[in-house]
Amino acid sequence: MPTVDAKPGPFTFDTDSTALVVIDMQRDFLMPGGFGESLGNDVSQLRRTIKPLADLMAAWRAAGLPIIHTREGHLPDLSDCPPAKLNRGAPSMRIGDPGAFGRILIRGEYGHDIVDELQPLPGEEVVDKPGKGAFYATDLSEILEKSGITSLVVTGVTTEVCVHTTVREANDRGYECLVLADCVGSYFPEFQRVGLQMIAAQGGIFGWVAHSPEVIAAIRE
Ligand code: C5J
Repeated sequence: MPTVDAKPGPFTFDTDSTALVVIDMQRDFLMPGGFGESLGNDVSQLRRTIKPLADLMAAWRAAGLPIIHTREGHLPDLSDCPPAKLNRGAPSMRIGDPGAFGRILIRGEYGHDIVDELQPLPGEEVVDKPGKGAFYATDLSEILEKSGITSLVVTGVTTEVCVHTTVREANDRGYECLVLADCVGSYFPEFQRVGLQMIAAQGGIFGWVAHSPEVIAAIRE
């Protein structure tokens, strides 16, 4: 079984029961001129994950292992967006408002979809989620159970929001999670640093942290 050097200690996984989860690598969050940048965020902090993630996905696919993509977003009528979420943020920059790439975080809009470099292949699962966590109000649990998946290699954006929420949800459900530092990103360098520390603290309070080249080497062996 592959083992990678990780914090707080080596992470061993069975390729028959491990999935790569790619969280919310959507144009609205990552594209220059898009929703994320219009809020004053530095999208380069997220975009640096695209290349290592593309390399990891290529190696993961070459090894015949499953990839699950997620997208954060809502139905066009916003019936799945609670007022507590909808009413937050700058007026005119809220979910459902017109943005540079269509209505912000609305399913079916160009900006809601995944960046060109990381597009899912036919047959790969794409989980549309209305919340920050990938388990809330989705069929992710059923997808994992039916495939016998017990370990997750977690990547995507943003580290302290949707990645963290998903890893915490997964940990509570009994999944072992390896988070890849170079394949997760935050608009805020401080949140990136502390967010990763929090995962591996206290003996791996809710997961392990490693880097993608080690995973790529491990699955090629
Ligand atoms: C945020 C996410 N940050 N995918 N979404 O609102 O982390």
